[in-house]
Amino acid sequence: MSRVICLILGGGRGTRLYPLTKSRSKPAVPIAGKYRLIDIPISNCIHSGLNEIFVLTQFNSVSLHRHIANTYKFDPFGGGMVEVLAAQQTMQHETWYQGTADAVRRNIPYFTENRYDLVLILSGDQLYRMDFQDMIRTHLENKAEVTIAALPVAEEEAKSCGIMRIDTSGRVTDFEEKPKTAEKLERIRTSPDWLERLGIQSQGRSYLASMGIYLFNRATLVQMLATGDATDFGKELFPQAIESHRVQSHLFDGYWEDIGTVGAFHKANIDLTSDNPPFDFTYGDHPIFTRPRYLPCSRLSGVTINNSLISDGCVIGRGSVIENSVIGVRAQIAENVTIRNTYIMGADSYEQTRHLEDNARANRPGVGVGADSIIENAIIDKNARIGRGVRIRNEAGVIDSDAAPHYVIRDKIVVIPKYTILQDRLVI
Ligand code: ADQ
Ligand code: ADP
Repeated sequence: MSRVICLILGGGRGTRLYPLTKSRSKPAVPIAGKYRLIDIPISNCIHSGLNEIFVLTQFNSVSLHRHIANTYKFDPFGGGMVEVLAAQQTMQHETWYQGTADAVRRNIPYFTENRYDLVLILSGDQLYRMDFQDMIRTHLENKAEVTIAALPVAEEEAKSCGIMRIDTSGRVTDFEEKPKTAEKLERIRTSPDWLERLGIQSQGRSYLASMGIYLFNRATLVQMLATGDATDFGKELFPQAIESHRVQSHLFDGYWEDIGTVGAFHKANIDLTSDNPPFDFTYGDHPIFTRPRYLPCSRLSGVTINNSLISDGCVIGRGSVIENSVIGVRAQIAENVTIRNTYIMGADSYEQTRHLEDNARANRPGVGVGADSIIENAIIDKNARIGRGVRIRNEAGVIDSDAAPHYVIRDKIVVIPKYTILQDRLVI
């Protein structure tokens, strides 16, 4: 059986998810109330029988280290490890990673050993469930040197992905990173008939997108990175490699979302609250793993809740209405609060009596959401203190703004950073 080492690209600066990435690296961003982004690819690896995993990151890796160390423990007989490789200055390199391929190149010393046959490279900011053994099978059966997971997408989505064309054997014959012009899009299009011949209902999707999931023969990867100067897989390495190497596609047609922007992140979370969520965290015997916390059940009474996820350890006050929202661990929500289309991430700890006394003395709201507040279309990061009668509704319909000190707006979503204090009756 092939030995596989998994590398999860944990993100550069995470600017598209700022301010959620202000104090943590992208893989450590909380998702779905009680998980972190990194739990998705790691759980997929573990369920695929792959348990040797490195997470590559270069910013704020402390909370990521803590989460991984507290969560992924393997028994010493079966083996396995999840390790964070944070960018470091070395004798050879004094700069940050210049791109995804460069990030992998800098870490070659960690997977150069002959005991690994294959290297699986994954993105750290996607929501999907995949058995990577299927992809390994495609790779081996086709004697490929590189295999790229491919998903049919429509034109709008195609512009933000690497797009490929394949031949009848599934071999990649063309690769264009983020084609924007009509000319490039037309050239890289795959006809719906062609997709249907491959067994996929095209449903208006006529592009084959790279999912950012790559499988390499280890020796090929090391040779490509050591001898070439590509800094990015999509922009340089693949367009070059299809000429000189056997690059195969592995077709996938399930749920897959890139959640690298605030808008996509908000939508992916809120979509989980629908009656038939497109992604299920407790799916059969393939659950998404996360850190076990010993939190009590949530306590609520006289609360109206529709299509929402309520995590452990929350208290929600009488008269509150929660709709299409995700409420994270330890969230404290007072009486008569209305929350719609919002992700409240919750809190890292509970305030004790002495903290509440300090709050009263400092005239500071407690951690959580104060009475009579209304929050719509927002993301409230952990440990925020929202006063009484606060209104967060982006009534002016602002699309993007960094103008205010207490919040930013991205894709019309108001994001309240971790630890922010919003005084009573503030209106956003
Ligand atoms: P993008 O997601 O736009 O497109 P990129 O920003 O390079 O590409 O990110 C890929 C992954 O690598 C992300 O998880 C990101 O966080 C991480 N990453 C980026 N820079 C990094 C760095 N310096 N160090 C560590 N990790 C880093 C890519 C492909 C497209 C493909 C889409 C699918 O380039 O071809 O279609 O992914 O989402
Ligand atoms: P959660 O997963 O519940 O969100 P974190 O792992 O982020 O929790 O930890 C919550 C907070 O508790 C952290 O922000 C940190 O302040 C504190 N904390 C947790 N574990 C440790 C630790 N080992 N050392 C120091 N502080 C810790």
